[in-house]
Amino acid sequence: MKTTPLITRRSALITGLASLGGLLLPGCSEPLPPTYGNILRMGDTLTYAAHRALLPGRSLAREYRPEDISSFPATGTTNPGDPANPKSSAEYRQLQQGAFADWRLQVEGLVERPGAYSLADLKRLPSRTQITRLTCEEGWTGIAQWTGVPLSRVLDAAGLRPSARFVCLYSYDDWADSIDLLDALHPQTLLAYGMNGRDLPVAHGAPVRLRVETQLGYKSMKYLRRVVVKDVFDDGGAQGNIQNGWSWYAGI
Ligand SMILES: Nc1nc2c(c(=O)[nH]1)N[C@H]1C(S)=C(S)[C@@H](COP(=O)(O)O)O[C@H]1N2
Ligand SMILES: [Mo]
Repeated sequence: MKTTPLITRRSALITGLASLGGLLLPGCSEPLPPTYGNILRMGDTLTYAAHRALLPGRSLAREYRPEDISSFPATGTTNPGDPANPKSSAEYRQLQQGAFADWRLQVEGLVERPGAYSLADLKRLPSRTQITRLTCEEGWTGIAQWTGVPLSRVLDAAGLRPSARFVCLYSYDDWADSIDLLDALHPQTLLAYGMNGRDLPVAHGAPVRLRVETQLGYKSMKYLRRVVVKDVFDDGGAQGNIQNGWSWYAGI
């Protein structure tokens, strides 16, 4: 008896979402998130559809003044080289001991020129510095200055193939995540190697972390090791957001 209205409301909502997607289709090339169709991921669908419809793809996140820079806690993994950390990485520890001189970012998948970029290689590419706010899903925010190379510059250097649709990211503490090309090519999406005018500290993701200013903090992956361009959606499986109870799309 009790379940009938619920199911009805649910199907009405699904029908509503489907027609929302349909309505948006003509004006917007990617109105639905790749998680669309999964009843548990309806939040993704609503925010993704709304953002893609209402915000121009390139609208910038707010940037702040130097005097707005705030204290900034480090959360989640704060040192993948620490053997006490359950996700510790001996490889990371070794790179850290060598001041990251041997660190390389693998860039592969649907690119013309797959390769491995050292920190010096990334620093030779044009850089961008921005003062932005990180918003953590746990309810705190912090403002910092980030310096790095726009991810778009690295993807340009590697040469995106026409079928490219998603950029998958992998870290030394075993995170796997992905963003779509709209966010990957966004001018404020950085491979950041500097924070507040200094080298990026280990606690904040050294030597290089992602900054995705258009989404919540957990999408800004620290301790990057590999970038893989794909033509299919890959949620990262057991290492990804969804299986760890978070949305794939966390637009703000
Ligand atoms: N590799 C990795 N990236 C990560 C995390 C993590 O634990 N490991 N935590 C995420 C979360 S939940 C947030 S809010 C930000 C925090 O960045 P910070 O530690 O520099 O404050 O990093 C994100 N990126
Ligand atoms: Mo977070």
